[in-house]
Amino acid sequence: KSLSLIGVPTDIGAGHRGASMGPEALRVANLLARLARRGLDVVDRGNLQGPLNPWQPPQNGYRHLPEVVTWNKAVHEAVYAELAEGRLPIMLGGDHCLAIGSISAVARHCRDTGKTLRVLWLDAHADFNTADATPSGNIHGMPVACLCGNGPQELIELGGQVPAIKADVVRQIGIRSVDEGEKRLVRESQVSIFDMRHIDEVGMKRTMEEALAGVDENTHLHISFDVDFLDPTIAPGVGTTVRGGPNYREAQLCMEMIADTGRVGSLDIVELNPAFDKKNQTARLAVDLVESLFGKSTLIR
Ligand code: DIR
Ligand code: MN
Ligand code: MN
Ligand code: MN
Repeated sequence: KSLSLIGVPTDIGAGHRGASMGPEALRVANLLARLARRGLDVVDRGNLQGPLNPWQPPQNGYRHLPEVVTWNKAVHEAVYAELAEGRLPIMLGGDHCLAIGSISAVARHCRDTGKTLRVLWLDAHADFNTADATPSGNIHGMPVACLCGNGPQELIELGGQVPAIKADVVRQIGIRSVDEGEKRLVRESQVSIFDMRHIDEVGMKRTMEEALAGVDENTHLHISFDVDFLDPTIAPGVGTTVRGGPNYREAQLCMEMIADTGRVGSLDIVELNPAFDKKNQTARLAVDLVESLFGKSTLIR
């Protein structure tokens, strides 16, 4: 399998500056060599270009909407082109707003090829906010809603079809922070949520069996890995930590069980913020987990 790393150095969707340094932190943590060591063909495409962060307050419920649109158009085109060449794109984020561009492109590729899309959303947050529900106006809290057709026109129509995806293709894992107005939106949607209480009660193994149920040889699995999914004691390098996330072993098992399906087709690594990190430990942890996602195991490979 041929992998393409695509840097998306943006923090325009976030409430803290610094996720724009995420792509370089992942490179410094040796992501490319670690994947190449697994026998994978990996190419680093460098960084996409886009507008700088103007650091303005929200307007009509959205912060930096025009800039978010510009970045996501670039992400969409880059991801769609990689998939059309039969390659597996890996987004080096960057804040989570970039998933609007990447997942709309994956969905378009699945329509072209007759594949069935499944999105695994690993996150502390549901990212299902709208202009009315958002407490912050930050668009990194809105990508799932936008993809499901609930958001500003320029973002929901980015992939040429509205909605870009049906909510029932999404499985959210690790959720433990949903805003007041966002709760009703999530409940009324078809998004399946495996929150931390669920993981506590049934364990990560059964949670992943449930989240992966129905995946078959025709499935394209997209993993949207928000690093704040992880417990902040092991992953401090993110802007919005929420305590009580998966520990190291739970996170490894999650990645290993996804790898076992053999159906991973695309990946976002987002919200890594080196300004909050210590000695790049969160980037190094993310790289460890991505190795497992691509099949590293203790005894076999
Ligand atoms: C919060 C934060 N729910 C918001 N969201 C984050 O502003 O909408 N998502 N951090 O990853
Ligand atoms: Mn394909
Ligand atoms: Mn998050
Ligand atoms: Mn997120």
